[in-house]
Amino acid sequence: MASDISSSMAEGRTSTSATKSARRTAEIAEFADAVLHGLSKRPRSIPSRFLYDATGSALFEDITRVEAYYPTRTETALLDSYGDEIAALAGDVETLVEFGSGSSRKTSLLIEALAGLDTYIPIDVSESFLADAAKRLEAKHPGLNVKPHVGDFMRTRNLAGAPRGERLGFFSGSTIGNLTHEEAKAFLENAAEILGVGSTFLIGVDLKKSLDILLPAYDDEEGVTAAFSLNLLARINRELDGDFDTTGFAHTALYNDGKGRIEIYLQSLTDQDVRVMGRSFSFGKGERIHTENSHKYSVSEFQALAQSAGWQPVKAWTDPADLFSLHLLRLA
Ligand code: SAH
Ligand code: AVI
Repeated sequence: MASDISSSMAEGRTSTSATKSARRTAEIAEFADAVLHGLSKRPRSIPSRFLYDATGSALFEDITRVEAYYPTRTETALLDSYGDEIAALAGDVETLVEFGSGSSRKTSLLIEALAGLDTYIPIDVSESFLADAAKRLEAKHPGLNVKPHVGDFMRTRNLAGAPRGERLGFFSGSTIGNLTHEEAKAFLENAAEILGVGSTFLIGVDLKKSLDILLPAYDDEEGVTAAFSLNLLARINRELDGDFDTTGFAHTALYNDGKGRIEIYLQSLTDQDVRVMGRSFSFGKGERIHTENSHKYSVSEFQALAQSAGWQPVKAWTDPADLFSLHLLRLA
């Protein structure tokens, strides 16, 4: 079964080399704007979605296998235990739409539980990683229409060519935690438009917990998370003619209690000047670039957020150690 790739960044649903190249040009222009603006302002920051080029996506997959990084294995266990109950509550689902699908590995558990599923639409910014994941899913689930969509899930407005029918949304891994509360509300409102009245939405959300568990998950001893963060500087060097010395910056993770989130920074180890696209940026020793947030929610905090965006909580599941939650929501 052939997969086609649609995009919200460039016209056209079929991935001809012309649309691919237009998409690539648009993505590099957006990356350049975000980096030049983000390094000029104070505090310095670059949106976390730019962590995910092909190398970044592969490094995130490595993170999911790190012992200290509990979210992936815990969410997988929840899907394994409750997939049938989730499918029964979701009802007749024709189309599964996944936001920030990455490797789609966990999705197979849901696909297997959804008896009448016809179409799977994974949405992701990481184009080549998405295409590879889609091919794997097609091979694993013969008969399923897989229609990958390259684009920013904050800005995807409609899914051209997707069958109407009953839709289930899936947003796994607690990627919703990488958004601020305002962004998460805007995301949920946009997802409501895409999925439509009567649809259901399954969202994986990381829970608030002890710092003994939380901090090592974002600063593992093996240095895998550090490599994932530092790849952003390497990506700037590759794509934006930058000259960052990636050994001159350190990955730093801290918990902001007031905001209920892990914050990740790249901190300059020395006084140094860096050039990007012909522009010079000075860093003093200790100055940092904010690259990621990872918000943590209690079950009731997340349900209140979902309700503020028009979604009604159906049921929430947590693991015995209260590390992670899965929320099923419905749009009435
Ligand atoms: N859902 C997978 C992957 C999580 S990693 C899992 O649970 O393992 C986060 C994923 O979201 C990455 O694949 C990244 O490329 C994608 N992503 C991040 N920001 C995005 C955005 N704004 N629009 C679309 N995809 C995004
Ligand atoms: C994808 N996202 C939910 C991960 C997280 O846990 O916030 C990204 C990540 N960054 C560092 N480690 C994992």
